[in-house]
Amino acid sequence: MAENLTTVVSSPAQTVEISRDRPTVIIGERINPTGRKVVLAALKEGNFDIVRKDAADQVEAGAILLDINSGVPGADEPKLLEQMVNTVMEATDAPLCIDTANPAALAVALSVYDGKALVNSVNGEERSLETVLPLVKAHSAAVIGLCMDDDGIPDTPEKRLAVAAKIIERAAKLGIGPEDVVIDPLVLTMGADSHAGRIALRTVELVVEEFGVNISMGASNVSFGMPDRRHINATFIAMAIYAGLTCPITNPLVPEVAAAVLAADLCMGRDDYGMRWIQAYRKRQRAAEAAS
Ligand code: THG
Repeated sequence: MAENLTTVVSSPAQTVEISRDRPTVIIGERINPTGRKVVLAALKEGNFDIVRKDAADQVEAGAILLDINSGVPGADEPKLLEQMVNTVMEATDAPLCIDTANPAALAVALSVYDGKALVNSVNGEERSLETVLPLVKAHSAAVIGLCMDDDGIPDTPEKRLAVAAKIIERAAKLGIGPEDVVIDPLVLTMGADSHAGRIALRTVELVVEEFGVNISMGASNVSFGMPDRRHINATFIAMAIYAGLTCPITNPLVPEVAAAVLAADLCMGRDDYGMRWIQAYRKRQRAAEAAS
């Protein structure tokens, strides 16, 4: 069993430590135009009001980091991502998770970001390793490594572990330590394959046992195409935290998910005297009173 590692990320105002000895770090998923037509339209017009609101709302609901995804088809992605990063830095103190597959956009975003970012992401493809890892090193950032390579997403946990090992090894060669590599087992939807959740969970267990690294995942992916997604997302995220997940990319504005994360932390012995659970309960009570 490998030792649990700590990943540090920061903004000018906040330093966040991610580890299995601490409460789960929610990375807010909502600053992402994929599947959100209103956001897509606003970003195309250069209107960042929704981005500001999504940033503030997610932090209020318990997000510690914010994922920033600029995947607008046909957009000038470097320019758009730069604007989004600047907007969110102004709107909140949360450190950022920069979510792009475009190396030029990543380079620009890292150069304007003030702090230690979490780069989302590198994967086991040669082209990705060669372009993304040097940027991560140059900016002293941390990086999420996706368990996929030139052959796609492996269908077994063992093969995904092998991709994680390759990414960790290649990062080490550039002087990026395993504490700065966060592994994502990749979660596909159970709407297409009912074993997708189980494969991701087993991958988390294997990677944690072998490397002790921190674990992220797009935890809401698991329920795409299913009805009543919030219940699936809440249950899956609690199970994944037990398996070793430390920094899920998810939506804290879904009450079931936010509560599941807090309850899982309590069950894992990461909430001394249940203070965080009790505080969240009181906050819900105050909100209910204010609304009645
Ligand atoms: N791994 C890593 N990064 C990722 C993913 C991953 N980034 C993108 C994605 N996957 C995680 N982010 C999301 C964001 C939104 C949703 C799911 C995952 C989602 N959105 C609703 C939908 O499309 O139906 C829309 C929400 C709304 O309208 O409010 O489900 O796997 N490293």
